[in-house]
Amino acid sequence: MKAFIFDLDGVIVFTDKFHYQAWKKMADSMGIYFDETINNRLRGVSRAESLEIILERYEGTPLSPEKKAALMEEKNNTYRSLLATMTPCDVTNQVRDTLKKLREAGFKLAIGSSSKNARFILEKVALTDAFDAISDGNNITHSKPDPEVFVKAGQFLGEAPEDCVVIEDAYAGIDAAKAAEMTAVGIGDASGYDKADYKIHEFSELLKIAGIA
Ligand code: B16
Ligand code: MG
Repeated sequence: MKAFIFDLDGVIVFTDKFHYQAWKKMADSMGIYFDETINNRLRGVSRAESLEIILERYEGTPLSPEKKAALMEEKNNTYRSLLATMTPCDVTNQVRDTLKKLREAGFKLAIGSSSKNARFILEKVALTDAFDAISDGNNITHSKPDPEVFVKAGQFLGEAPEDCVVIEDAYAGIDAAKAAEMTAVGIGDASGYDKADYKIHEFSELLKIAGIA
């Protein structure tokens, strides 16, 4: 183990509620039914795929690619205005301390997120400098469960897949980590997924996995 690659939403920060509010506003404006159960299916999924899931309930005339792009932009504008309210208090001391201890012990740290807003979020919570590399929705062409985002993170760090450990809250993210031939740690939702090599309930349990606690 030489490096830890962290998913962002659902592992380091919790922006589900903002995604929900932003998609809900868009869905309401289109008269599409949308609730928190459907929102759970969007975890770890790209923006375009999220829209397709919401449109499963759409019964109007087919939407052009331009209209879909406009709907995604509308959602993203609402989402970013909600993200703008985030502060460093939105990251727990446990997360900050654990990241610091892992780094002090010599591990490299990266972000592996599907989000195109990852850097904006990290800036808002003052965590940009806590990571050696950021692989996000802007440097990939295939989203989780495709391994691309984690393979790129490993490359940015200069570490081989077998030396990388991925921490994920989404089933699709655990599948992506295993497809990248990395060690997968499930937290939150994914702590119930049998494909995860380790299942944790507290972020600080990573110190045990790293052998420094
Ligand atoms: P954006 P993660 C994912 O982030 C979210 O879990 C998912 O709900 C979202 O649709 C996706 O990012 C794309 O986000 O619209 O900001 O580009 O969990 O991979 O860090
Ligand atoms: Mg996630």
